[in-house]
Amino acid sequence: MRSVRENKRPSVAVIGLGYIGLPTATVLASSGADVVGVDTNNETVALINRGQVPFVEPDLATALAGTVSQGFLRATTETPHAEHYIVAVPTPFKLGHIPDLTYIEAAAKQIAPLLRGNEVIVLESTSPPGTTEFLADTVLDSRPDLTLEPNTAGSIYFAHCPERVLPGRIMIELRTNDRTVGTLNGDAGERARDLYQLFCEGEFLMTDARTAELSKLTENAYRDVNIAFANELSMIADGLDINVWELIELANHHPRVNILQPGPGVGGHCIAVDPWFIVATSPEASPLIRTAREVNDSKPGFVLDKLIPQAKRISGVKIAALGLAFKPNIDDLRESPARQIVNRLADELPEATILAVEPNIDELPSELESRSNVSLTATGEAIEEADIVFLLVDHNEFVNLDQSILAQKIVHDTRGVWN
Ligand code: SAJ
Repeated sequence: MRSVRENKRPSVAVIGLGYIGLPTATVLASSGADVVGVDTNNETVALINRGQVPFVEPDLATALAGTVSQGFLRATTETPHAEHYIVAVPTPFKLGHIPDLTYIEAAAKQIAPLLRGNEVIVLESTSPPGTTEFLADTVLDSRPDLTLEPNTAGSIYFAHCPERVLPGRIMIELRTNDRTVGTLNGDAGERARDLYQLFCEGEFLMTDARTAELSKLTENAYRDVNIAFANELSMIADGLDINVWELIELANHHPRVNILQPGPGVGGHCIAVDPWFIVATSPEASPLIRTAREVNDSKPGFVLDKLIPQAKRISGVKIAALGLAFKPNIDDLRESPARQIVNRLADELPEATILAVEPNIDELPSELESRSNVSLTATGEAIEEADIVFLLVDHNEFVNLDQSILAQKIVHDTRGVWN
């Protein structure tokens, strides 16, 4: 059997061309693999085949255009046969914060009929413990001729290699971050590592699939709990008329204290979601993780409760809401507290004019677009017109603006950037 390194261009099918799948497909294609990206969205597929990226991520556009034009990456809606499959589909949760594995199940059913034996299937999607096993069971249920028993004609190898890149730095972190690789059977982990070593210079940390699954969830729950601590402090400080950012700066001078930053809530598809997978798996044993989620989820309401009574006292009030993304300098509005806040603001202040500013998008998401009291506005114009400037996201454009334009305004700075 030839290893990936001896093989000139190993073939890889990446299932799911989202924020993780597409950068991974691109970096693999530019590092020596023949990659086919698979997505159910025809528009995404067409765009990628034209060498274009459907979302903003620094350095991705150039790398993608290069690999597509060289013929090392193409996109399709039809899953092809490949030596390696990387499953990078969404793992959302259902009502009651129960993990929804529908997309993983669908990927397994797509791949199963194509398998010939000896393929490696890597689950990248962040998943509750036991999901790699679920993926394998789903494949084997429809292909009883295949087996997890290694080194036979029908052996299929399963591993979990959770992504841990930070949106906004994906193209750097894909290459430099250490990777945890969990083996379900045989030498699946080693074979996954060989593939990922084409592009990843980080250390490879080898374990079993279940530990790898929980380790990824643990990383995001750790961050969520720490942000919850900062958010709880901000609510305590507010009641005591203390500046929370000064408070945190002081405390962080202690050599063993490193408090994160409070904000209007926690967003994105990772930190606001993954801790629930731990809670769903071990509800009795996870009160701290659950409470952290609840504290962070309560923060948008807290921020609105501070602003709305003040806004109601100004007739014909105009509010510049700065930022809709879930974090700075990206266009990703998924699970964004800022977006949620602007929606609720529009509901609760029907007479107000809400000037939504988001420099990274060209049009408002549909639920905001349809509102008569919300319009997408440029930064300078929004601030000039507004009575209240409500900073929700610390985009560079807002952090670096000339603060003299805020002089006559009521300012609500949820990120502490104009402190
Ligand atoms: N946030 C704060 N205060 C802070 C830090 C973050 O309020 O001090 C907020 C952000 O504004 C944002 C949310 O938390 O709304 C999450 O942002 P983030 O930058 O902490 O993380 P993500 O969701 O972009 O990416 C995380 C990363 N995980 C960790 O840092 C442990 C990333 O490495 C993971 O790959 C990613 O989740 C993922 O895909 O799981």
